[in-house]
Amino acid sequence: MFVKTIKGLNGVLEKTSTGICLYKHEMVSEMASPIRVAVTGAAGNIGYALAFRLASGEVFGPDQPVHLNLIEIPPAISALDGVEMELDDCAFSTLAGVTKVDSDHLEEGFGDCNFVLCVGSVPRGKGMERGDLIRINGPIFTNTGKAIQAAAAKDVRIVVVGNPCNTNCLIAMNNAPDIPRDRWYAMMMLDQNRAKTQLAQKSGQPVSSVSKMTIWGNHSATQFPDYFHAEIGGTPAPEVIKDDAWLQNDFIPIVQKRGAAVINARGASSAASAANAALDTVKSIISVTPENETFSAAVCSDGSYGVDEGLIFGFPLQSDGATSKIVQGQEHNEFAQQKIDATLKELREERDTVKDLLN
Ligand code: NAX
Repeated sequence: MFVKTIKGLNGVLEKTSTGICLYKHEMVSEMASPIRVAVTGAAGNIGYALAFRLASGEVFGPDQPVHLNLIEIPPAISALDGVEMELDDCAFSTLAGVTKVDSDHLEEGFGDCNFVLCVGSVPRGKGMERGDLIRINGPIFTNTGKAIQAAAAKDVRIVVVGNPCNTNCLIAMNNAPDIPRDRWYAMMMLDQNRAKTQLAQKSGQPVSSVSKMTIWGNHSATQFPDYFHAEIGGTPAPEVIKDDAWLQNDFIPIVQKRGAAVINARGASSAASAANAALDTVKSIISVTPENETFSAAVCSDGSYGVDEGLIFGFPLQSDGATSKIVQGQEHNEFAQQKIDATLKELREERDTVKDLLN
């Protein structure tokens, strides 16, 4: 008698040569144990786009179950009920379960999580200065850091998306001193992807041919998309594009202000592309970076490139599949160094604004 195994959502259907069908429940528990991923702000625009792709197996693979911990402020918990219903309705074979938690119970929300995606934060309102936003969102991230330290899995890695993401990440990291500092990331990938596409479109080459696109510094209008070290088909981008005026005067501001351009066109801020970038960040962290490639995220500076130790700063990174390292040895001309200095100055000012929130 042979046994044919067909994997299903909640079990395994075993069809024998004698025609007997056995249905064994909890197939998922026979697979690898689930990776637990927490998403804060899970009913918001980015969170909604993230949850389904995380559940689908796209990020961690078709044989790796995922358990989602979806976190929202109490008034938005009923919206999360709807997200959970839709997740059910997708019948993803990789979705091991969903736990909904309100933000008053963050330790429960981050319990045993291997990845925490911090998306939830208060958006910038009309007439609000960047400094006001930092002061409003800062306290969310002190609690986030403390709860991650208290409850997350030993191997937890954290990606902060909610703005101002570098400084929010700085606050959370400083409130979780027991978590190694190389576990913390703030998202620069959306800027990287935007920059890659601009270079591809200008050069008429496919976006896949653009590599080593680093966004230095802050995820803000001071960021420096470093076209000098970017390559198109393995050749430095300026040599392919042959238009320094465009690179300096158009490319940089287009990338820096792309978020505002999307808001103007769509009437809402980037959501699908931001969720895509958050997933690209996770994929970059858990994959071995090809030798001739780098990826962008803001990480805790070890003093590289003259950036103050401890600041969360966008650098070129390579991962060995577990830990990311800052790529060393890139040289900057005077123009590039001025741009890096400007974004560094802004991050130092942001750090000063929240110094009472840093332990
Ligand atoms: P939404 O306002 O649609 O969603 C945010 C969600 O967070 C809401 O559902 C809200 O209830 C929830 N929330 C607020 N405070 C919370 C808390 N303390 N705990 C848990 N949840 C909380 O915004 P969305 O468009 O999803 O953007 C989310 C964040 O991403 C914003 O801060 C935004 O500025 C930031 N972005 C960051 C980007 C980056 O590249 N780093 C780019 C895209 C985006 O602008």
